[in-house]
Amino acid sequence: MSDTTGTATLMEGRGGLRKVVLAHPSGSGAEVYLHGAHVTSWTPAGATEMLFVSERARWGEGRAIRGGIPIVFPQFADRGPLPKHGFARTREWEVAEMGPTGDAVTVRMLLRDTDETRAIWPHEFRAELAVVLADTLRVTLSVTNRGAAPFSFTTALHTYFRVDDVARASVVGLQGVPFIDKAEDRRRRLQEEAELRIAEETDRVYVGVPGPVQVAGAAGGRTITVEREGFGDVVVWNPWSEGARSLEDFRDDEYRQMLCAEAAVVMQPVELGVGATWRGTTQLIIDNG
Ligand code: TA6
Repeated sequence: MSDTTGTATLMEGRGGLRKVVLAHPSGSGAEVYLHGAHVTSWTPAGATEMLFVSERARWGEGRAIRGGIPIVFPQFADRGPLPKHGFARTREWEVAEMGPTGDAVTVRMLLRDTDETRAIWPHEFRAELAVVLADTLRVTLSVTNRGAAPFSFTTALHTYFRVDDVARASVVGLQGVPFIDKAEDRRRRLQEEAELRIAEETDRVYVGVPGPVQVAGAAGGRTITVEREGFGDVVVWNPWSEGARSLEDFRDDEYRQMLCAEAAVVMQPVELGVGATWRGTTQLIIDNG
């Protein structure tokens, strides 16, 4: 069966960082850096690259790669005292396992607490990211409390989709869902339209999204369905022109080529008892073309 289930190869990537390249016999591929357990590429069979990574992304220790799927943990954005979006995206993860699994090809990466993480977040934990590539891309984050007291966290898989032109892209599946508008003084509103179109800076946390969302107008005119388990919220972000100019690792006009639709837990932090494990999954599914 192994010759039909693909390969996982550890190799040097950009900036001298190590990455695992997944290749599935269907023709799909993905890349995951150990730095941040960061998925930087997903090319479904017969399709183009579906994840956006900035031409100005920095590939080095201590900072997050701009694009792909940064892991937000244990703090979403600036909702607490930690560095923005926590520390998981700027740490080196270790490969626990890689290779064919059933009819997919998988890499599992681990992050554990260190003196450095405990100095800013005093908890013992074990985080695992499993990236499972077949016809779809399935990404599961698991967090286990290995300490002697409960802790809480917020989290997201901050997925940057590549779009042909953000002005012609939309997010579907949010109608009737309340959202916090970070671009407008954190006002709470209700999504009225069936399609969320992007025509200005957009930074919204949709709270308790009942089903999957679709990103229409993704690269090559495709539609991606974003399924979620465990991640109750969905964050939609595009910095638009002014915001883009304030990001040093992002070209001024690249806001046209990306749209973040993130599986997230923001408004109601995960409370994790001693010895307990939380699991959240997102599955990206491409239309039939
Ligand atoms: O998820 C949306 C967000 O929190 C935005 O407010 C925006 O700042 C974005 O994340 C990117 O954050 P970063 O720290 O990667 O520049």
